[in-house]
Amino acid sequence: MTNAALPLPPPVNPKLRRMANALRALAMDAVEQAKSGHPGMPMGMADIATVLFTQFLRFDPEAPDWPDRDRFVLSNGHGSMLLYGLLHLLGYADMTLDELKRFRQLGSRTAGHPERGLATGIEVTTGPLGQGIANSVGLALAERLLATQFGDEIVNHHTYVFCGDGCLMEGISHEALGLAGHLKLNKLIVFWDDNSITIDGPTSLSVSDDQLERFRAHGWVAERIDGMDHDAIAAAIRRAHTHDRPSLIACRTTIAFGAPTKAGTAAAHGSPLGAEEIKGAKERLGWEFGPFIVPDDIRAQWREAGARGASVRHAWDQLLAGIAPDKRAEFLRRQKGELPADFDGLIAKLCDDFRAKNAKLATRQASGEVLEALVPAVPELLGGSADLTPSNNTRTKNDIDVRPGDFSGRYMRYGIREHGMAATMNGIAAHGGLIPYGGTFLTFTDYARPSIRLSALSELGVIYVMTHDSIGLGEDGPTHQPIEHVAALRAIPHLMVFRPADAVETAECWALALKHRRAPSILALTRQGLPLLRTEPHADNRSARGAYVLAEAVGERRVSLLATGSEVSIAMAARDALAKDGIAAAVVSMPCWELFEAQSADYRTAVLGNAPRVAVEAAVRLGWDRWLGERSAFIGMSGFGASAPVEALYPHFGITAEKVAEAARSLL
Ligand SMILES: Cc1ncc(C[n+]2csc(CCOP(=O)(O)OP(=O)(O)O)c2C)c(N)n1
Repeated sequence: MTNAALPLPPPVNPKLRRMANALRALAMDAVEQAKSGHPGMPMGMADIATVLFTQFLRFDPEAPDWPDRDRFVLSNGHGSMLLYGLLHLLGYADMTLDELKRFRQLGSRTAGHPERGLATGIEVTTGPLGQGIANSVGLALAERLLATQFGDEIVNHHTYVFCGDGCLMEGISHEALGLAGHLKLNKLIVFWDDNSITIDGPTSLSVSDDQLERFRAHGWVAERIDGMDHDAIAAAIRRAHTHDRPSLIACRTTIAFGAPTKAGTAAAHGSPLGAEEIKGAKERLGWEFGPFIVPDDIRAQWREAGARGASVRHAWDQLLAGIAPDKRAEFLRRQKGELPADFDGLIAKLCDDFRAKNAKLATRQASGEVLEALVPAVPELLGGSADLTPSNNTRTKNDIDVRPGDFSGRYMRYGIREHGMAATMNGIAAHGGLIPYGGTFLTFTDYARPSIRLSALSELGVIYVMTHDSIGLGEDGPTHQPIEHVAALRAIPHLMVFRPADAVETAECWALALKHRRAPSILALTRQGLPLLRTEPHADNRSARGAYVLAEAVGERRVSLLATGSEVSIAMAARDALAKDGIAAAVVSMPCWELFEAQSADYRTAVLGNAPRVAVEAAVRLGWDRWLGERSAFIGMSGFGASAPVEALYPHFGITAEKVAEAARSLL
């Protein structure tokens, strides 16, 4: 199966091989010390990384967030030690040797997989295979968009990606490659670790794809090289720089290169090599140093490579200083993630306008109207939708589409690629300078969920415009009617799930989504029209506290009616019905549970009250018990929906004002 124990072929470039061997040794040592991790991939891709980082990648460890740095994505994130080793050797101050020694330990920067935010130099969180490659489409797209908006002299960098067989087998890679090829993202360069090994064994167990032909079919340029040949790697990168399309460089490698018995085998994928094997590997690689020791000369060579970017960055600083002051201020504002100065006034005006019109409006329509005002005023917004644009009202009337090779537009046609859209938006948000929002039907958050989860884990302020949010969508039926989705999304930590009740709340929730730059938001919006409930002007954004008393009981509160979104108007009707019986009910609108959770206990108690509670939401009960006391009831769904006009569905499933009032009475 392997001839790995034979003497290693002589390196093409002995200096680069020794530098690469430092990465190999650190990966072996750290995984061994942690008794956990993946030494195989770092050992296989070390030479490629060495050529890329020492000769091509544009970065400066002294300024890790320099906006015009090249972006590097380790999509095969299980090989995290490769990235940690690189950051350490190149001189990123926070990636100390101690951090490498604490690989995979509690509180270390060197977590099991690269996590954005734990250490500088980590652009995106990877580990779930395929995500990184899709993030990189967003990074490369953001670069082209910003270059078009601010000029090539200020924005002009590449996005480089390492990926493995696993990333290319994942379905999301299909969406990502198709989108990148379609858009002609020519500054996106992917290195595939073509080692023919996964956890189960040889890739021949499960895949026969011709990857090069596959990439070409997606509109990429693809070539195969020897991933151990430094000259071939450098030449391939140079060629990739000249293409008018994204590039795949398939690199033939050997997993755990150098290991005497485990190289080329699945045994080296995800377990420590063991002391004997490490000893043998170090001997064969000519690495005569103990654990975590990197000799001064090799360390100095890496530092020199790390210092290459400083002068380039200083030159860029001069360029930035030379552009028109207002353009520079705008560039910097957007890099900092600050909203335009008049943002609050804009939202207040939108709310006033909605009140003045007092129209029955679906919240998806209200969202469309909000965007008509926001998109011109907030130039960092990048809209889009996974098809369905006319349904989810994400495109404003003056929006221009982003087109292949033409990045002057601000609206993305993501195609029917929900997962790819979400991961691309994560990349756009991670890049900085743009705020992505994208739409589909709420039920298809299931198709995007792995990336939504990563938006939350990585603290990326992506905005998901998810319409058709309940049985209220009607005739499309149970396949399209979200039932458990809101609960499932609320279960994701650090994700704000907004379900606005009317047009004013929709504007407020948009404002909150935009203001929380370090948390993603879901806007769950209706297909069906809803009456305006927030008819009274209010100085504050009432949705900001997550829940509030929309209509207080007249007299002592005997029951609290809790609701979100389209069911708030049902609760209001129930309140009227109860009033006729002399029962004083309050209606609590709860557009965002996560924000309500963050309020003081006193505020929450004041809002929820001590009277019996009835909750109404056209979805499963899961989660509602958090807000319901002992004397309480829930009106909602307990199974899948059905295909029928909306007017028939609410009565059919018993989600009506009468049922809410009935439940309230039964508690008294
Ligand atoms: C979505 C997802 N599924 C499964 C895994 C678990 N996993 C981690 S690495 C791996 C095998 C990857 O094989 P390959 O990309 O060839 O990496 P190599 O063995 O060459 O390092 C798997 C299945 C994962 N990280 N993400």
